[in-house]
Amino acid sequence: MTGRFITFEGGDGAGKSTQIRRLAERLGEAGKSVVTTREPGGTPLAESIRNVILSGGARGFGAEGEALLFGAARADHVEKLIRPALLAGQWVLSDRFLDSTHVYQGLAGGVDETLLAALDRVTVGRTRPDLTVILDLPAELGLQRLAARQSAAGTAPDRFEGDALSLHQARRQAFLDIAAREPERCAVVDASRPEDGVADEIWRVVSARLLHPPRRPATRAGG
Ligand code: Z5A
Repeated sequence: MTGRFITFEGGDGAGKSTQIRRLAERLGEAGKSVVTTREPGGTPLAESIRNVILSGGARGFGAEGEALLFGAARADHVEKLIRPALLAGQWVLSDRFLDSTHVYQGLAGGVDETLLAALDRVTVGRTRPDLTVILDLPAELGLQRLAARQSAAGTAPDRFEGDALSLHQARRQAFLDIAAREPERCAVVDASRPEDGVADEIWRVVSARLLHPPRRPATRAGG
């Protein structure tokens, strides 16, 4: 028996962590065993790479070097946490995964797609998401939410949050482009609405696509 793998993607401050918590609660109430995790991170080794990247300590490597570091963290995450959980029949909800590398380091960062696709094969192999929820909202709104959270917590923007608004806008479009190319895997959810409405729509998508998918017509042998 294998579990289900759902990734959450989108710009900074889109509400991914909030909505992962909400979905995990609902899936738990539905009797599913759920693991929540994040990228970069999820294992001790990957969390140590996270600290180096998000502090800006790896900026000197350039976007290509950072992509390799995200890949190293992801390989450990997949091998030690995601794949074993799926094999044990659990539902894994990850805050970011492959698409973030394609958007942040690839489409908006200039790293060659051929290199990123090769990296994907090495780091995750066939462990791909069953569903990717793309939380979409204007970049300005995501940044406002983060600024409010940071001023309440007294923290500073990380390596990527401080980038120019135009770059945040390009990333938003890049996520939408991925969703348009892969509609079977991706669902775009309007994340500019209040939290409850976003949670309800995500639940509808998960129910329709994974919990109660439409039955495929049976094929008759020799027909
Ligand atoms: N990165 C990369 O470059 N390449 C890669 O391959 C990977 C990642 C995997 C990870 O940072 C960074 O690494 C990320 C991309 C890059 N860029 N940055 N920065 P992170 O994990 O620290 O941050 P994040 O993934 O961008 O998440 P976030 O900034 O913490 O935001 P979020 O999880 O999407 O949102 P949230 O924490 O749930 O909500 C933000 C605030 O808004 C919070 O105060 C909420 O209470 C509030 N909120 C949430 N929903 C709502 C609604 N609906 N209305 C109003 N307010 C809301």
